[in-house]
Amino acid sequence: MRKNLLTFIGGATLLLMHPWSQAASDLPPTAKVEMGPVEEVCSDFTSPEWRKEQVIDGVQIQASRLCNPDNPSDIAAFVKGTNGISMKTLMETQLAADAVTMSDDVDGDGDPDKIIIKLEVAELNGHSPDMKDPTTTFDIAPGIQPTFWVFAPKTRDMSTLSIYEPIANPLLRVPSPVIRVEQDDVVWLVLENTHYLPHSIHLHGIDHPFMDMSGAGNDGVAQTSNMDTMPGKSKTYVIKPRQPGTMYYHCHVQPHTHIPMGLQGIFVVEENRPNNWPQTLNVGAGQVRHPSVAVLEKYAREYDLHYQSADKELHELVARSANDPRLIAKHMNMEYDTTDATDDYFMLNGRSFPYTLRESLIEMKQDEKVKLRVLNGHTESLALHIHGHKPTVTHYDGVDNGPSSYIQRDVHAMVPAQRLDLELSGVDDGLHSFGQGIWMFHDHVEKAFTTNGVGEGGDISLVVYDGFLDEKGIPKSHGMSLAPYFTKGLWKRNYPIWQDYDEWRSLGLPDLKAEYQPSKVAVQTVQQQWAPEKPVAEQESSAFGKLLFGLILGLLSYVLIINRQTIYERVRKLLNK
Ligand SMILES: [Cu+2]
Repeated sequence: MRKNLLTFIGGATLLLMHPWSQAASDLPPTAKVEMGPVEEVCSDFTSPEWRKEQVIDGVQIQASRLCNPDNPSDIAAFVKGTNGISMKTLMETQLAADAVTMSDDVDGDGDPDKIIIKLEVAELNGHSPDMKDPTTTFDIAPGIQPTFWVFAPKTRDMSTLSIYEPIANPLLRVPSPVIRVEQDDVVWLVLENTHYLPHSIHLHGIDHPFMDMSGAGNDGVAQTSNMDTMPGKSKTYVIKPRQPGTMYYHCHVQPHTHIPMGLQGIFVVEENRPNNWPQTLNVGAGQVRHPSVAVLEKYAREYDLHYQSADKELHELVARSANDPRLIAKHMNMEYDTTDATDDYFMLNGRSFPYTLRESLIEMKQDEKVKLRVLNGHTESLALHIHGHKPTVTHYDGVDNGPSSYIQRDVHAMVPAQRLDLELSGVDDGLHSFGQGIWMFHDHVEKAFTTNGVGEGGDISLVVYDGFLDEKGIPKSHGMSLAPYFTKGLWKRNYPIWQDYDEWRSLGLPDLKAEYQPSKVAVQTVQQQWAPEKPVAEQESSAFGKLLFGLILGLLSYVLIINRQTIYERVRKLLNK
């Protein structure tokens, strides 16, 4: 009995020795993952003069305190028309002389009523077989360059900043520009197809006749209205919208790929007022720096918020097609399956966090009211949430259904293609606003605040109250450093976001390659005494090895049992000899 007890205790001690020794030994040290080059939150992208309130060629332009405000000369051209500004102002833009032309005050109320807008189609982050890197680049976040197609104002000169910089000139960008006209204007929207594939414009929600006066189709749908506009050709859509509201326009050629590729934009019809000069295009699609008369009757400022998403696989097809339109068409129309697609990138006005901090913030002041025109250009639903506020929806898809339809809430659901007009109020009563500060706003579909699954990214932006912005338009944040977000490494999943939260780097990555001396030597000595001589790898055979061994053992036993009579006979004969 005593012998059995000793065996039992000895056996149990041996069994537990391995976990004991592991638990008592030190963990490996934390690796120091280098962040890599960090971009400035705001370097000197633009002249500080661009941020100021100013008047150019008689056009009143509101201040925009952000890091990267729109060029005020562009705004003057969009308000007065490229035919209504000085040559000096036109030369400060990259617009073609006929990009936006205005004439004919038909109703005699002091503003032009015939507007001709020329749009081209541009490719951003496109590829050439002769070059390794994309050309005419537009980064949605550090180092992230999906290929886009956009409608763009008709421009002159180069598509890039210079021959040395492949960065797109500021008029060529995502999203396609917001178009803004006045109710009852006669608008000619001219699509000059400068792209290598057929396209069209469908005027979604905008009052437009099915055919124009010449009998040509006007709905942008090849199957029912008018033939697609082929490369090098142009097509004029003629409208005279009778109802105001926030609408939508997009290409209707292979819309399941062309809309997500970026051929979509907000289209606003402003209420008719005397001496009303809407800002015909809003490139950058953030603050409207020259709001219409009707908007200024109720609001201090106005913002266009265009939400968009992108499936990485779709937006990489151009890069895989050797710049051959036949291969691009083959990959998109015959191979890519949008029903299996998943969105990877989420953008507000063409950028993902942290680049949204440079140009897509909403500036607020206490007690002011701001108008937001929101488009869900995603392929799926959107749940817009603004921290610290409960905005009121006043228009659904551009229609004012009367005060009984106005709903105040903190999450506004939007299905694809839907538009909401929101009234954001800075009245600090715990309902409209919780008070001044830096308040995040984002799509509350969780994946939308990631960039290819890495957070926090996606379409996050901020409502920033006066006093919380520095002189370069950067929010005075109080929490973590923003530096990791401005590196390429974070978005390539190379940098552990919590690594530098404390000086011990307690939430960084364990350095498994590091040589280190465990401090608890006594336990290690015990382990060495009891450890078997063979290395660990040899003593622990694999599951497959055990299975094989069991099988062989079983087979051997089986053979022995079924042949037991023969074996018995042979052994008996041997013994008898
Ligand atoms: Cu198209």
